[in-house]
Amino acid sequence: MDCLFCGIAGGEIPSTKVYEDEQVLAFRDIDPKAPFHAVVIPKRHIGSAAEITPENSAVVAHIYEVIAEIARREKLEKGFRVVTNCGEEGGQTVGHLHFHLLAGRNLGWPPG
Ligand code: DGP
Repeated sequence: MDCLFCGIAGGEIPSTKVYEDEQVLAFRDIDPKAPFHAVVIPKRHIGSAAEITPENSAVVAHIYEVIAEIARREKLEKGFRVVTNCGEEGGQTVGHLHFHLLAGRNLGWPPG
């Protein structure tokens, strides 16, 4: 299998799901950086934020709707952060576009 998150989206690799619909899956991060840390992905493979184009960008708007829905369900009313690491210097370690949704503590700024 080439892509870890395609494997998770396809169900071949187990994950703890927090949200799923036809286009999007959100699951708990295996190495959480906050009390609540989910990873939100498009099921269809996009390599990174650098590969978003007019042809595939609609799912990104949908992902932000999903993030707002997860925040309601998980009662993240105190606030949350959405992070997309892109490329080597951006800290991306998995080559499938994903949005970290972090909450449950005071999140420092600027990030490292
Ligand atoms: P990034 O470093 O921004 O590319 O984020 C990748 C995240 O994916 C990182 O926080 C750890 C998480 N992760 C890596 N492998 C797995 C896995 O097998 N399962 C889950 N649930 N998360 C994973």
